[in-house]
Amino acid sequence: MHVRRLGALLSCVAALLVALTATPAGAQPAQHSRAAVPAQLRQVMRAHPGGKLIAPNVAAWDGGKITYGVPDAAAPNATHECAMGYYCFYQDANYSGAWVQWDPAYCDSSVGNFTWWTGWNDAISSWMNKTYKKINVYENTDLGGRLLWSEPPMPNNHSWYAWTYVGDANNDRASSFNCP
Ligand SMILES: [Ca+2]
Repeated sequence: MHVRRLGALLSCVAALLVALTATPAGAQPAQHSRAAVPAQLRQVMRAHPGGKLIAPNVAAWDGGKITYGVPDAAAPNATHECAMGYYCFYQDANYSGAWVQWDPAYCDSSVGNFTWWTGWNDAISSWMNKTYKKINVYENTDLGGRLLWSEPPMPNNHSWYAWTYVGDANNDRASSFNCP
């Protein structure tokens, strides 16, 4: 585990979105069509009403308190820097692949089950916690099975914890989480 320095994070998310949306339409081969990404997101939004597309590859619920992004096929290894005050889970190592970013308010009194989201159960490979809450992640739904990992809270507003890879024993196993 390492503590990442604050740096220029405030602009990171906006910069990423600009970077991912700056490619002119038609610049990629047809098989890498950007159109596939919002279609994926619309599928998620049908299952979880109330979301809307806020960028070609990002959907948001409750005014952006939960956001879900899918990297463009032309940049599958693009990383997502979690926004300050949020925690993020990633489907691939090094904060890449599809990601979901949560407001800690949704972790106060409830259990989060990754089975709520199509394609998210047994899928997580890295995480970033930019909140003052500890987050525990479990092997089975409803906090069942093994405690796979704990995400420490931020020590201060200049640094945070993140894990580039949860390890072979925990990779693609997470099914639920809470903030104890
Ligand atoms: Ca599991």
